[in-house]
Amino acid sequence: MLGKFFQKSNPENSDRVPPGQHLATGFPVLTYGQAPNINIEEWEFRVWGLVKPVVLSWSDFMNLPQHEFTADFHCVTRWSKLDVKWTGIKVTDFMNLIEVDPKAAHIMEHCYGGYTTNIAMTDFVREENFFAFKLFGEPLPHEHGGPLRLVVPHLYAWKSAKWINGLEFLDKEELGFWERNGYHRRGEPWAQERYSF
Ligand SMILES: Nc1nc2c(c(=O)[nH]1)N[C@H]1C(S)=C(S)[C@@H](COP(=O)(O)O)O[C@H]1N2
Ligand SMILES: [Mo]
Repeated sequence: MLGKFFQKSNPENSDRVPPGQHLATGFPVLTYGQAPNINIEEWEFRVWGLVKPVVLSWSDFMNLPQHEFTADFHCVTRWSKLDVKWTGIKVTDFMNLIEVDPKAAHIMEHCYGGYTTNIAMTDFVREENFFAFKLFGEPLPHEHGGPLRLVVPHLYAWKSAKWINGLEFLDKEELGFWERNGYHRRGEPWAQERYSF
């Protein structure tokens, strides 16, 4: 109740900015280490683990239905950007290309450059999640994960793997790069699931 009277700035957006976050100007780039260089002709995407293993090509992705998405983006380092416009492919459509073993309950996302992040199946297979190849109508800039990145709007953005090139299906949860270094296993911004300690 009291909070209502002490609300600061941006009342029209305050219900969309999770606690402890502020709105960024522009679209910051956050990459650990160096951005990998990927040649689109050689680009490929693998699935392995508890799934029928396959290697998918760029055209396998591009032949899936394409959609426009508008999503808010929340980085655990406390900036958020509202209404980011993307073009991409729904995770639910991508799932029709592969045969996942029903025992799979977790996923490790793998990327060119070696970045990893873990996600539960239930958080991955959501209607609003997508693989993006355009940002604000332009080809996804390299520094933002081009040619292709994952976007998982309901979790902190470290789960939205840039330069993604594979998914490893697992029965048990394993930890990705930031998660092994103290970040939360799940990372839900409204619950401020920032760190694991
Ligand atoms: N491959 C890869 N993906 C990544 C990262 C990274 O360092 N490498 N950083 C993550 C983090 S912490 C954030 S906040 C977002 C940032 O995306 P942006 O650079 O497009 O803003 O990408 C996520 N995906
Ligand atoms: Mo981040």
